[in-house]
Parts: sequence; structure tokens; C-alpha cells
Amino acid sequence: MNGNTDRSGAPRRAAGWRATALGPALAMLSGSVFGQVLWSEEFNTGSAPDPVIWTHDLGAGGWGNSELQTYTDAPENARVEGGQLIITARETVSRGGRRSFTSARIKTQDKLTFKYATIEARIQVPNLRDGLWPAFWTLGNNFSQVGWPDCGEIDVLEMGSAAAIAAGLTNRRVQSTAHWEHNNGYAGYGLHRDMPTDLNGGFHVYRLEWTPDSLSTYIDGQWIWTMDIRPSACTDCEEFHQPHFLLLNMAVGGSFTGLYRANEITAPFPAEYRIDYIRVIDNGHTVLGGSAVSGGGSSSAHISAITPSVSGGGPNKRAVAAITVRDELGAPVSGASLTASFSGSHNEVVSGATDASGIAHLSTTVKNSTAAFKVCVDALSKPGLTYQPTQNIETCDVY
Ligand SMILES: [Ca+2]
Ligand SMILES: [Ca+2]
Repeated sequence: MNGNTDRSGAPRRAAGWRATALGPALAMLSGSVFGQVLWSEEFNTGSAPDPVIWTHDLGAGGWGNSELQTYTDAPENARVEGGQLIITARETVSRGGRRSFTSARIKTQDKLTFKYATIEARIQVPNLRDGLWPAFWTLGNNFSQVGWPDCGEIDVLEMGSAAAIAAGLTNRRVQSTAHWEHNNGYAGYGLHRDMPTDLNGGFHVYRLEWTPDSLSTYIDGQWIWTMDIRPSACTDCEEFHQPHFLLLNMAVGGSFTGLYRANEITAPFPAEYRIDYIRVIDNGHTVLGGSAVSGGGSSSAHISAITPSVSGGGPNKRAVAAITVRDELGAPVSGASLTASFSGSHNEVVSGATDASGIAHLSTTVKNSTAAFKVCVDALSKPGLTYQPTQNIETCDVY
């Protein structure tokens, strides 16, 4: 899927990314790594998606991909039954013969977020031929602040692509893709795996392994895709080092499928997309957040950016740093106290507090005609929040 912007469904390789041999090595390792289940949604209670965890995206308009369906929160489109979430795409034919479609899309934005984790979901897709587009995916939790693709997106499972349709593999081809912002443009990278038998009608386990080094996906333990997200390989990829939230939906038609008219949709309706469970498993780097796990509000703060500069000129240059503090959901933290050490041309320890934008503007009183300095955050505090230096995007920067 994608957040809110037209794009081709075809995976594209970004300039900021280069291939490595990570894939096979991780595939061999993955079977032997078992961690604690930190959070799970088993869909064993209630009759609708739990509003403590899930929010519906509602409406029509194509969702940035010329999709044909209208999303509703009606039980006929999303219900919990028999230990499963069932997202049902339905067709309505008007008296004039006009076809229209409804479906559902739910997300955990602000309610359950995670950074670095193994995510497993047991999923059954319906017969997708042709025109159905089920997805299990993530967006950066700062989506509402920065938009798409700047928030980043990880598609663990997408099926029903135009290329799969053309190849006659609609029910067999699983695609995983990442999308992000690179040099103020769009970047994406994805791969698919063709299974030997149809996936519809049976449950399969789809897995994302997200570490500080890489993103990898699997179906039933078989490798689909890996992307190296280390800064050395993936430049401008801060999108994959911040909290994301989960989404589940099934679209009808749209750019990914290459089908834009109702009469091109041949899949049988109603079509049920079933999710038995989603589990978030600790991989040693996992950070959970969101109101569903922290009891409401944020619980930790970290440095998301340091921007050094100078003010004044000639012998009166002062060293300046704008330091941005965010919580584990990616939201700005105001009123946080910061202490930072400047060294080099300007030697001074400076303290200040973040403003409503979560930014502290620190300036030395020391003046110097040269300006070659380093600034490092020594301390960060705010009552009720825990400083998590391990979550810092950077702790020092140089000018
Ligand atoms: Ca970026
Ligand atoms: Ca279940």
C-alpha cells in the first residue's frame, strides 16, 4: 500500500540504497532466533476490532492509488469472529448495473507502535483473481506530521499486483516493499516471491524481521526480501529507525493491481481476508510505544536531530545548536531540559528547554572568529519521561 500518494506498484531501487549479500545469511539465522512476545493481537475477544488498539480509516477517494472501494467500519466489512479478524470486501450493483465496492482498513497509529521487532501474522487471503489487493503493512508514526513518503512505509505482505495478474500468479505472488523519502524525492525497493501453490483458502505466517541493520520478510519461513538499512548502505533512511504502526486492509482495484474500472474486477464477492493473529516479538532492539501499551501518553524521550550553526560574524561568532527532542511515538516533546557541551572553537556547557516544536535553541556566550566545533547532548530530562539515549538518532554533531 502506500500512505497517500500515487505511485507505480512496481518496485524501484533508490539511489540511496545498494544491494548487499545480507539476505541469505539472515534467512539462515532467522530460524534459530526466538524472543519474547511483547505484544499480540489474537482477535479472540469482542465482535469488532478493539478500539483501544485499532482505528478505522474511512471513506473513498482512491486513497492515493485510484482504489475503487469505500472503507467503512460496518461489521459487514470488519468483524471479529471465531478468533479471527475478518475484513470483507463486498460488491453492490445498482439498479442501473453500476458496481461499487466496500471494504475496511484499520491501523494502530498512536495506539501501538514499535521500532525494531519481529512481527508475525497468520493470515488467509481470499481468491484475489483479479482486482483484490490485501495488505499487511506499516507506516512511520509521524505520518500525520511529515506525510508520505517522509514517514516511511514497510509492506510486509501485498498481493494482487498487475505483474502477478499478467503472469497468472495472482494468488501465488507475495510482494514486500519499503518506501521512504530520499533527497526530497520518493524512494522504494521491493521484491516478490512466487509460491508453488495458491495461497488463498489457507493460513500462512507472514513475518517481518526489522533490526537496526536490515528489514527482511518471510512467508512460512521462506525468504521474500531483505533491505540493508544501515546508514552506510541506506542514506537518508531515518524513516526505518523510528516507530511505525500497523495497518491491515484490502483494497479493490487501484494502481498496484493495474485495474481502474469496476468492470475489470473479476474476483468473487464477498471476499474475506482473515487474520488469526499478529505478534510483536522482541529481537533485542525492540521498543514498543503507544497508548495501548503505555497506558496513555508517551513514556520516553530521545534526540531526533541536532542542527549546529553559528550566529554573529567576524570575531563575534557564537556557536548555536537546534536540538530536537521526540517521544517514542515520534511526537515533539516540549518543556524538556537539555544540557549540551560545545567543544573546539567554542568551549562551553549550555542548558536550555525545548519549545512547543520540541526544539531547544542553545547558544554559547563564548565568541570566536573561527567556528569549527562539536556539540554533544550530555543530559535530557522531563518529569514523567525517561530519557532513552539508545534511541537517539544522533547524540553529537559537528559544525
Ligand atoms: Ca529520508
Ligand atoms: Ca486468533
